[in-house]
Amino acid sequence: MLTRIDHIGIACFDLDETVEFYRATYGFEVLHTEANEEQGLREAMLRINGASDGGASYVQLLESTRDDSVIGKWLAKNGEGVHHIAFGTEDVDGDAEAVRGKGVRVLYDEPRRGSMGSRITFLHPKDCHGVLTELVTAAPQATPGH
Ligand code: V0V
Ligand code: CO
Repeated sequence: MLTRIDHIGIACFDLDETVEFYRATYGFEVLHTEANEEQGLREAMLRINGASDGGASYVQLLESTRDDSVIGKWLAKNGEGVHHIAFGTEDVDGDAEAVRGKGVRVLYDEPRRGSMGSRITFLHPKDCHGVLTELVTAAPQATPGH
């Protein structure tokens, strides 16, 4: 069951500059940064709030580290902006299968590694009314309050 908005993924040209904008404008601080070699990106997670189910909501800022990455190609075509939304679930495997059974294309056969040790998969934007949609199960130790 999808229980919350885990994050909104925003593609940017310069991660450090964009992090500074979010800090200076809203006071959001970086909880975590990492490079994801498989996805060809560097990212910063800004934690916006905790949630009663033990999860949290983030803004995920994404910078491309190679021209042929998903984010690199998207930035070249669209410029900066909202790239995807991610719904949180305790069972990404089960929810991905359920969605697949409804005829929506799930992009990965098995969930892959996401931010902070999470497990993630994506639904094709053309099957989701133009929204690239991610499903994410947080790593147990990444859950705030645990
Ligand atoms: C492409 N399209 C989009 C879109 N990207 N529509 C809405 N939102 C997006 N982000 C549309 C595009 O306008 C085209 O429509 C059509 O889909 C095909 O696009 P394309 O430019 O040819 O791109 P593709 O097909 O090469 O790639 C699109 C897909 C790709 C969705 C397959 O973005 C993908 O594999 N995404 C999953 C991985 C990912 O997003 N990684 C980065 C975040 P028209 O022009 O034909 O009408 S990684 C992450 O979030 C992590 C690690 C985390 O959260 O922990
Ligand atoms: Co994401």
